[in-house]
Amino acid sequence: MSSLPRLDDLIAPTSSAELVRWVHEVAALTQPDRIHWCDGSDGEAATLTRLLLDTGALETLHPDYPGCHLYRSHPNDVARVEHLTFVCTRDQTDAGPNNYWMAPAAAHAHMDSLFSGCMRGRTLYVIPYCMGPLDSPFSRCGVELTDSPYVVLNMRLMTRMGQDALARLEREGRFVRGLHSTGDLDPERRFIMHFPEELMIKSFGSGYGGNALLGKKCHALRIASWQAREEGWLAEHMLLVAITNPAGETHYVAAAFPSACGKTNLAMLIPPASMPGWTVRTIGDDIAWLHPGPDGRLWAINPEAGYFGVAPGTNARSNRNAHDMVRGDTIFTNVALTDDRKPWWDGLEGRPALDWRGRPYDPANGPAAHPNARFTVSARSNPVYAHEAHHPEGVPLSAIIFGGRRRSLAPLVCEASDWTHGVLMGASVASETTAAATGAVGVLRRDPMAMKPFCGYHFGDYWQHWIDVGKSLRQPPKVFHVNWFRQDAEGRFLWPGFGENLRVLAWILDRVSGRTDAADTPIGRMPRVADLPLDGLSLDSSHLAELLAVDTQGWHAEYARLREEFSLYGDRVPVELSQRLDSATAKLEAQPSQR
Ligand code: GTP
Ligand code: SPV
Ligand code: MN
Repeated sequence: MSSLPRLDDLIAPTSSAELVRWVHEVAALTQPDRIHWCDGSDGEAATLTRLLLDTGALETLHPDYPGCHLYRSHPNDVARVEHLTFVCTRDQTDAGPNNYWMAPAAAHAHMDSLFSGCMRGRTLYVIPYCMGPLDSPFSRCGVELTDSPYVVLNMRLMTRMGQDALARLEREGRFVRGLHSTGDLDPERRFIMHFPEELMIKSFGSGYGGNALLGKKCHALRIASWQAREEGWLAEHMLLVAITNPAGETHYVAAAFPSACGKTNLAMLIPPASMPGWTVRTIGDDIAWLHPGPDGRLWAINPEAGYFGVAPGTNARSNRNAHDMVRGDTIFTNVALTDDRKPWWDGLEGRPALDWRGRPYDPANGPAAHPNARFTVSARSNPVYAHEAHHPEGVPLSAIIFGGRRRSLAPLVCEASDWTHGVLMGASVASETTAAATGAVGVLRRDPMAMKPFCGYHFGDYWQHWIDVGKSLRQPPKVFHVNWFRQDAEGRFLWPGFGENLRVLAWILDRVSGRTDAADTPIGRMPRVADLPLDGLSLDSSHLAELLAVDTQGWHAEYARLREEFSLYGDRVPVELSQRLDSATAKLEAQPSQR
């Protein structure tokens, strides 16, 4: 069998000499049997699906789930691997203490040795994609080279991929290069390397979402955040949502919560029955690119075109939109199955028969669906997908919300006094770890702007960039912090969450419009109980008091920890940010101690 690509594979359907050169270079290194240039057509998807069904990598589901398939990943390959993810800048300090770093030459040499000959017997797929609307000046093209047909099918659902993206790329010339191979899935030979100065990504040894779908976290956050800093914009781990009140006023809001902390759910929120006349529509559920506009406002686009969402917890009560969305044309990864082959996870009715590894379900083996089981689905399947998601100029933001998963301390909602205070609030985000990344779950860690795993450069420089972007805005969005995850002593959530979160969003929009007052507290502005629209919600008044309390001592300790963490970033921490932390601490000290 020849190890050289077939001649007709070498005839590339593109006018980009640079792309052809790179594909040939990669083919020479990885030695695929075939090269397939993806056009993004339905026929291509059908062929790849058939291929994966034939090899048993995909499985069909109950006929109530047309066009849906189950994929079981390797049991050691179920989440992002932060300890194997590197930012390889020429100067180590540019990557910052927030990233693992390797010198570019050493990283290339190491990765190229892993890639050498790794595609023998396999097909190399060339996936041209565009992050963002095809006609938006803010969109960016990339090409992922992969040996995984599962990656191709996912990229097709999640990005604008194929012919049209290639045409844009040919016009522009510049694109991000992502090379991926699932390799042998040996965790010892698994690395996700970023070379921001070369606009390049090399990922080996994992087939899992964030490690393998290179348009998403690798390109649209780590590489894009680097480019954004150079060019004066922001690439953020944020949902984007359009909220319309009963008076018909629409506001656009972006929110950054860490992985598996509620972005998809907020982006698809269903208003509670007691809030008639409100509508919420999704622009994006995970990533937003933010640009200062000529009008002095901050404008946002969603670079993605689909969702890679957390399955567990998704049900008709928590989020009917998401529940309905995944009834067709969806790839389910690592969910359990009922005995009639319906996908199953915690929170759904019915009973699991097979667990996520395909074994007969036995509670002794842990949860039936993997806690990080995911669905991949096109945004077109979302019943509340907003038409604004296609607007090339994006949408102007009224508010930015930060949040984390914190069982204690952080109140339900708090407003920053101005942009710089908002940057401090963002930098102070902390959250209990989730199954979205490997490692312990439920451990509180600092996750500034929900970008700890995704910022492609030094956090000190990143905070400075946030401050600078704010200075370029004449009408900056108001900044808030929320926490849906406060718990009582028994571990029960104090706040009902999901649709009821609209009550907090309504207060936020009242603040944006100047329709309501707020109480000044040492940590920021907070609603008085009477100002929160709580009609129709039965909430224990002691719970509400707890959710809106400011634990002065607790915040004192929190600010002391934050100061220590800032010191890790040395003199790259903006002076203005340190000063804000000092003045926040002074405000607490002036306050009579509570608790
Ligand atoms: P990534 O895709 O990892 O970036 O996550 P995400 O931020 O989009 O999280 P997602 O909305 O998928 O939610 C993650 C988990 O949190 C799911 O199990 C949800 O059911 C649960 N969740 C979401 N919103 C709420 C809420 O308001 N309250 C509570 N208690 N749980 C929530
Ligand atoms: C996250 O972990 O924040 C996700 C899923 O959105 S992944 O694409 O794997 O990064
Ligand atoms: Mn995410």
